[in-house]
Amino acid sequence: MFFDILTLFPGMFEGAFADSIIKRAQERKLVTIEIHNIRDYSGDKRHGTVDDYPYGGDAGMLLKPAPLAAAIKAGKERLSSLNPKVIFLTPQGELLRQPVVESLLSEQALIILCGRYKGIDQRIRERYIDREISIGDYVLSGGEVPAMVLVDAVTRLIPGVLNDRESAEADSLYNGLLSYPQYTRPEEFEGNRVPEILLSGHHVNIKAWKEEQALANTRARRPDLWKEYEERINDKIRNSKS
Ligand code: 9WO
Repeated sequence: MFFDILTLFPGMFEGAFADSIIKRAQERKLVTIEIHNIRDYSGDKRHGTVDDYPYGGDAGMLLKPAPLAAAIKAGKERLSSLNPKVIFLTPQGELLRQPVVESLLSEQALIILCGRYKGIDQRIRERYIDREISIGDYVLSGGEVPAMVLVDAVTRLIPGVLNDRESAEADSLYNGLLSYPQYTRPEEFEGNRVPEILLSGHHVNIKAWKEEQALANTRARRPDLWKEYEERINDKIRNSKS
């Protein structure tokens, strides 16, 4: 998978992909990440102006359409054989959940536009953006951190990126439930013991305990996920009866 990231702050990405799983994925050529500075497309080499005042007299500044269009067109040319999709990270987008991440996995290349200031000219959204995505309902300073989140979430799902152990560890989240409580050594820490069942060696009982804990955790803390889980289970029962 190819990711082209268009940003006014390329420096923010320096550490983000330089370690651990994403570093390894790049080394193995399973992902290629390029960071491009929108300012390089300002067409105004002197000042590199990329922002301007909004029509209608609002406070703040907007990203001008011409540099964005030029940056996106350059990305499309770099990735021309890969039918790239253009993504804009904004609180107004579709909420990023695991099924959205999975849907992006079928793309060969993504051009990810990071906004700044008060946003971007609407004509860019209408003419150039394929998909608008939000990572959650809060205001940030720009789309850079959400872009890192998106690249991380998608990269982990690319076949060959996780090793067997990491894949096994990731599996539990895929059923849409929260995790069960987890413990490592020592058996007793500050007077608190690891639940006896985990020390018992009864693998069948342990599996049942983990499932029970995951269900109880989800029901107590995330009623929204619990409701979806119940609906999936009921669908399964209904399908097995027809
Ligand atoms: C700034 C602002 C200032 C005064 C009045 C209204 C305003 N809206 C914004 C605004 O939405 N700024 C955005 C900053 C413009 C696009 C990039 N920025 C951004 C992206 N903030 N938060 C996100 C984001 C992206 C994806 N998921 C969650 C948040």
